[in-house]
Amino acid sequence: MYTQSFNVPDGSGKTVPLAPSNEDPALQAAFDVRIDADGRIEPQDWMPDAYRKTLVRQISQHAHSEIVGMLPEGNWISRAPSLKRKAILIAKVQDEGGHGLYLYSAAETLGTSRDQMLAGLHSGRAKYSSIFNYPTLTWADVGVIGWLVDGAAIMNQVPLCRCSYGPYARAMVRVCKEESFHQRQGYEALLVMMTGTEEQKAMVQDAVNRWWWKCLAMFGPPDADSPNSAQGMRWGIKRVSNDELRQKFVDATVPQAKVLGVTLPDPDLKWNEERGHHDYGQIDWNEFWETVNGNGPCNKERLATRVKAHDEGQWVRDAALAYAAKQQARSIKEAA
Ligand code: BYC
Repeated sequence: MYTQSFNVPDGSGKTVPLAPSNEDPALQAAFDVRIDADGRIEPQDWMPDAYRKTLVRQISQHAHSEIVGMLPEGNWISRAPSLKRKAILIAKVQDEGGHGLYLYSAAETLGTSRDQMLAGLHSGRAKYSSIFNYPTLTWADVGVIGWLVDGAAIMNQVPLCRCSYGPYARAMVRVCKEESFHQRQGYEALLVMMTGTEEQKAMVQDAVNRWWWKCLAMFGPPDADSPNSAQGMRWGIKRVSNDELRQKFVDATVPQAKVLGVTLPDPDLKWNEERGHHDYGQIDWNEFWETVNGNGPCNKERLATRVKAHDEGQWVRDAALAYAAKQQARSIKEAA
């Protein structure tokens, strides 16, 4: 099986055995007490099947997002405007790959193999973030992805550091630290462009116009239309709702846009004294669902690129498994 410990195939089947799945009332009660006390659930602990399934769904989707998220920015590595920007971008894209790996490892602790998760992604059955199905047309898009996409991701992910499932929560601590660097490098790249020519400034504004609404949609459907939120929050997987996070993101981003010198493309965006928050306009949820369901501008291209990369990496996995088998055979021989 191809797992986080990169085991040699042992003929034991595709999945790690599940914890007992019968909804034993005593086990269920102990689980509930731990959740209510804001405690952590660890891989060896009993958990209800539905909790396990929800975590596998969310963590694997998150992992897929990190991996597919490498593609729109990866397209600019060979076109970065300077050696410094190229080095930063390579490091960032590499970090996203690392995030995907921590997250696949966290999901594997729930009894689903990486092969199973990748099969879901490559067949188009599994979801990944809508945001990565839009094109990166100019260098300013790379800065805006750092500032807004990573900014939205941090807003969503910081509360996940307190997720009730231990391996996910722990993975998120490092992910969030790295995402903060990503956000700042994007913002800094844009600040530099905004001191440049009129053409460069216009490029930044155009990128902001194209990404703003997509970033607001990233947080997921409104709370009233979010089928998984209530249960996810009851289990302490999600800590803050989709709408609350979206609002926090808008409130945090407005002053940053001012410093940068760009306008956010929403005529309804204004401070509401009474609420103590910014009001904002209507998100196009039809467009969001079209994209989530495979019909966004780049869905097909992203998936095809991912499948091709996976297929072309087969020899690396074969070589690593052959090496591990050799090592294992040697250590058995030496121990005999
Ligand atoms: N895109 O009931 P809901 C990054 C789906 S990458 C696609 O609210 P839930 C980065 C949702 O899955 C960061 N699908 O669901 C990388 C559900 O469908 P299923 C990505 C979406 O789970 C590279 C249905 O809509 N971050 O940082 O309670 C470069 C109903 O939604 C989206 C994460 O993945 C979407 N935007 O809440 C730069 C964070 N939104 O599964 C940056 C972890 C919703 O029932 N995930 N859907 O078929 C989460 O926090 C939650 O899963 C969500 C959705 C907030 C996304």
